[in-house]
Amino acid sequence: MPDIASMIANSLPRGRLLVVDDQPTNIRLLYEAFHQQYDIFMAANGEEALEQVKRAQPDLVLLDVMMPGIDGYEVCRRLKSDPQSAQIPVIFVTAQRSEADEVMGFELGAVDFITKPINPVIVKARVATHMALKRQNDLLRSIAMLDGLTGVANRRKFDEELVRLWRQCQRDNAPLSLIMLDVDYFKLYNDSYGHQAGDDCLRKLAELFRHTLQRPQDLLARIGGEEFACILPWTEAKGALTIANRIKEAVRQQALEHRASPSGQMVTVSMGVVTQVPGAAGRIAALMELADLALYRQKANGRDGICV
Ligand code: GH3
Ligand code: MG
Ligand code: MG
Ligand code: MG
Repeated sequence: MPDIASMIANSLPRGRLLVVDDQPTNIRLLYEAFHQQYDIFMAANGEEALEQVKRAQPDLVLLDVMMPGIDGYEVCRRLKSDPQSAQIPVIFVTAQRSEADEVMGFELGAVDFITKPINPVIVKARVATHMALKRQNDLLRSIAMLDGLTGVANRRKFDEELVRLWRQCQRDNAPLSLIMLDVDYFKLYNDSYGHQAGDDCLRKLAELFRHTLQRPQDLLARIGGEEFACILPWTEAKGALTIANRIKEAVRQQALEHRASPSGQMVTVSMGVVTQVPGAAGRIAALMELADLALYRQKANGRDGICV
């Protein structure tokens, strides 16, 4: 099996470059220099640049300074103050060649400053450096959010996403559901088959849980040793229960042997399901506590099943 880093690296799409300049000749020159290597997006003024960043989510922006309307400095200021775009490196490409201009560019958060007339060799070299850095950064960031054993999201990602989705549901006055899962008698599984087999079992279960979630906004995470959680935003209690039942049925059908388990010598899972419309006074910690409580009630009720 290839490791997670190379799996992600191989699935990376081409780099995305936004070229911003009010002079068509400059745009053409930069397009010629880069179109074979990157997906190119173009903007002829500041307003367009800001729109393109939102729409195209580029990996890097080549930004002219002097433009009618919003100038390049202001575009950079706005990009850096928005968390959605703050991580995108900006390189100024400008005829302003004074030291004060360059200082200004760096103070605004640009990573580089190139003077016109454009020398394609110089622009290419500098873009290549910052493009590679940005993509390595993205790669590391995404690996840092994955569980190394199963490849699903890890606890860090779970915590971040729960905050983000909770806020979105709060804004929409929509329900958010949470399913907490814990594998039953898993210590006995390890004792019976060994730790390696236990790891394989966790991988299989993660894969199975992942397939029961169908909407892209749902998130499955491994939040502890043999504990998983599903965040189901914009989902009523009824929908969450449907998913939990689907998980239960999938585990039953998979029929993984667990000879030491009092639950019919098969691998089973216990689930706690909670749903809340996050009101203004709602707390994520309280939601987690309720889900844990439901899970532990199910453990006490004989495991292998769902408690709401
Ligand atoms: P319960 O039904 O009450 O949940 O019982 P349990 O044995 O599953 O629960 P307990 O919390 O006592 O033990 C969890 C076990 O899960 C302990 C550990 O051996 C195992 N475990 C945790 N993480 C891993 C892992 O990454 N790999 C393997 N193979 N086992 C793990
Ligand atoms: Mg200009
Ligand atoms: Mg546990
Ligand atoms: Mg357990």
